[in-house]
Amino acid sequence: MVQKSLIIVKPDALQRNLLGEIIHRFERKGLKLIGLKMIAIDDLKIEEHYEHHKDKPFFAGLKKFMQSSPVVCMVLEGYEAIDAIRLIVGPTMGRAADAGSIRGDFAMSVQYNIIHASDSDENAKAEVARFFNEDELFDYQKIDFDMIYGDDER
Ligand code: IDP
Ligand code: MG
Repeated sequence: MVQKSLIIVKPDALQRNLLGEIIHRFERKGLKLIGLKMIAIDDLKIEEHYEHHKDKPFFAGLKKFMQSSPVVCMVLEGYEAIDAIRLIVGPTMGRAADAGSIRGDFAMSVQYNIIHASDSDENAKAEVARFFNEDELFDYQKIDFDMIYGDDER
C-alpha cells in the first residue's frame, strides 16, 4: 500500500544544522517528497499532535521545546513508507537508537530527538491533514520511480 507519512524536523535539528542531512537521507532512500514547509507550531496544533502525552509531567517542557524555533514539516510518500521511515528515524530514545538511524547518529536525548515521523497509517492521515492543506500537497511524476520499485509494488 502506498502511504504518506508526516515528518517534523524539530528545533534541535534546525539549531544543529541537520535539515539538509535529514532531507538527504530520505531522498537517497527513494522516498517521494510531496509537501514541504517551515512553520511555527501553535498551541492547538502541539496539543493535538502530542495528545497522547498531554497528561505527562514532561508535556510542558515538550511544548516549550517544540515552540522554541520554527520547525520544518514534510510529507513523504512511498510503498509501505510509514514503517520504512520509522526504521530510518530510529526509536524515541536517541541514545538507544541504532547507529545508522537519524536518532542513532544525531541524538542522545529522549526529548531532543531531532525528528517526528508518523507511526501508523491512521495517525499519518490525521497528522498530514493537521499540518497540510490539500493544495500544499503535490501529485507529480518522478522519473526514478521505475528504478525504485518492482512491478508488484507500484
Ligand atoms: P516518537 O516521536 O518516537 O513517536 P512518542 O512516544 O510519540 O515518540 O513521543 C513524542 C515525543 O515526545 C518524542 O519524540 C519526544 O520528543 C517526546 N517524549 C517522549 N517521551 C518523553 C519523555 O519521557 N520525556 C521527555 N520527552 C519525551
Ligand atoms: Mg509518536
